[in-house]
Amino acid sequence: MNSLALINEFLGQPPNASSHGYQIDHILEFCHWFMAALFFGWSAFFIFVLIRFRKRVHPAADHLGVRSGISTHLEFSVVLIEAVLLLGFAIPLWARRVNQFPPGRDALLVHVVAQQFSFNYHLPGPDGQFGRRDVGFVSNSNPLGLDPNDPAGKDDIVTSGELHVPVNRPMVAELSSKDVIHDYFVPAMRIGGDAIPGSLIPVWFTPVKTGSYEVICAQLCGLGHYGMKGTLVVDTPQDYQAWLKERAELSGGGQPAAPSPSPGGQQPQNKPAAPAASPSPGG
Ligand SMILES: [Cu+2]
Repeated sequence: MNSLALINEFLGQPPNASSHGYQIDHILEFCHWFMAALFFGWSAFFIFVLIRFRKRVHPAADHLGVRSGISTHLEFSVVLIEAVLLLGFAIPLWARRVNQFPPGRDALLVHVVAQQFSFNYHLPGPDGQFGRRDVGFVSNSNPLGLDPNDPAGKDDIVTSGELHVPVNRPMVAELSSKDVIHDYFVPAMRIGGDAIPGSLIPVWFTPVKTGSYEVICAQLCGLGHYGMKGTLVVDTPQDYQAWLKERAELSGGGQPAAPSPSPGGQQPQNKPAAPAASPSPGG
């Protein structure tokens, strides 16, 4: 797959690290070559016309214009190639991405909750069940509003900024947002999806290479947007288990440190909970 990736690499695309990414790379690569051919083709045609129909040779305008059928054939070919790209490659690939989600028991499900200006992750913990969340419970120590009275949430893991996932296991990230529209974009995994308040938008991928990959917000979401970055670490299964254990210990079994339930919802939902990431007025 690397032998083809000339323009993609030239444009600075990071190497693919997901199982489906090479398909996207092929389409991108083909589109770039096709656009390059169109650009050079039309440029050459333009220069040819400038010289061929210059005023010195053709002092009087010809109102009949082109008589050869070459341009018709060329234009038909361009439309045909575009139709093949769209109907033969782009739409089937997109259909697979949105219709063929990995079965629930095989996949790792993580809730990704975006906020100005960081990504929070909610993992179900050893019981495999996500605890209930409510806006009323949101506080600085409980950024996702985990319900302290829900037993399913006792062992949940909440973390921010860095997420670890095991290699070669499908991962489903369910995207949502606490404030404005963000976009969870992991270029190396060739996935991205908008995180929209009030919506749950799933995206999925299977990481095939261990390593550390950049996560960025791909929607202009406010003054601190430039700093809305994170890290996705793809671990071996052993390392992943070690990380899970470490996170579980750090978050005290997932229980919010100081639960002060205020179900009336007095906590403003869009308050930036991470002061370190807030932009200074000058910047
Ligand atoms: Cu954002």
